Amino acid sequence: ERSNKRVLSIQSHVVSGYAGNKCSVFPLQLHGFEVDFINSVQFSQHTGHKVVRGQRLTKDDLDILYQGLKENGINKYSHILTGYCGDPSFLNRIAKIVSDLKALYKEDLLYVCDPVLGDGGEYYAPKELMPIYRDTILPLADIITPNIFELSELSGIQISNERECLNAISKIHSKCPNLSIIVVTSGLISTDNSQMYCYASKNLKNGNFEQCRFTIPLIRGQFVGTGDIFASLLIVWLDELKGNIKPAVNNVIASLQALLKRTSEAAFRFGAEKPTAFERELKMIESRFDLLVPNLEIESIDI
Ligand code: PLP
Ligand code: PXL
Repeated sequence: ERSNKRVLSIQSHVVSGYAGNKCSVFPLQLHGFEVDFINSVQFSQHTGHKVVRGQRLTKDDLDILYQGLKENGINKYSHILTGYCGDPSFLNRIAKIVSDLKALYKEDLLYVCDPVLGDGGEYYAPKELMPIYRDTILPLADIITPNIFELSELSGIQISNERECLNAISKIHSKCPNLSIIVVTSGLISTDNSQMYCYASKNLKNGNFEQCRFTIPLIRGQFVGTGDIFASLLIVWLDELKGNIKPAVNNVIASLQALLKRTSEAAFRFGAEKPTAFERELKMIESRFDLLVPNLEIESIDI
């Protein structure tokens, strides 16, 4: 466990509801982390709603904020966290800041990257981001949390089963020797559509890898922001449990399951077949105790 628990989180801000920093900052704070957050955009709500209004931070705005932190000597972080990014030149600027911090603080600093590209076979971020993540960002990262679509794009391997998923993970480990943990957060579904699989892989840096599979019950509904909570709770539990991936990922999934169950029950409460985007917003605050104390054993197996 690190004595300096201070995260620099560069993600979206939404005024209403939950996505990006609105999902990541609160769980980290609940667990005693200081969070310095830079809002890459400020939107009225996430993009799953009817209209979206707001502002974007430019890459030069990002640089100015970072320079201010650096000039005051207050850029010492235990972790950097990045998620959805809509612009290739902004992502390149993030890479430059991460490189600068890595050069200063070496292994005292962990870079946790959710390489957001899309889901279910489709891009919702610009395609030009993919080679930047693959060639520039992943080699800088310590921990990544792709879904199966992102893993497939980044590895160049088609994935429709566990063997192909593990091959793709191996390929990324061998291309990025400094990347220690890959967590595939979602994407492979059981044949009866009732369960989802999550994979965690740790490079033990002695030629061996620790890998496990988690089996997660699916929860009814489409929710935005679960990946952002996943990444922030992964920081919490990997720190608390000294990099022990199995109990750490168990705790992350346990909290998320409780939050999604509460959210889903509320969304479908009146028997609505299709709850609105607002009705599907995560019940973040009501789930504060679940985010703090995970209380569920997730089925998992070493592979
Ligand atoms: N949905 C459920 C039910 C989960 O348990 C998890 C993670 O464990 C996710 C979604 C995360 O998915 P994503 O990273 O695609 O948001
Ligand atoms: O949760 C990812 C995310 C981040 N930022 C914005 C979003 C979303 C998902 O929809 O709309 C603005």
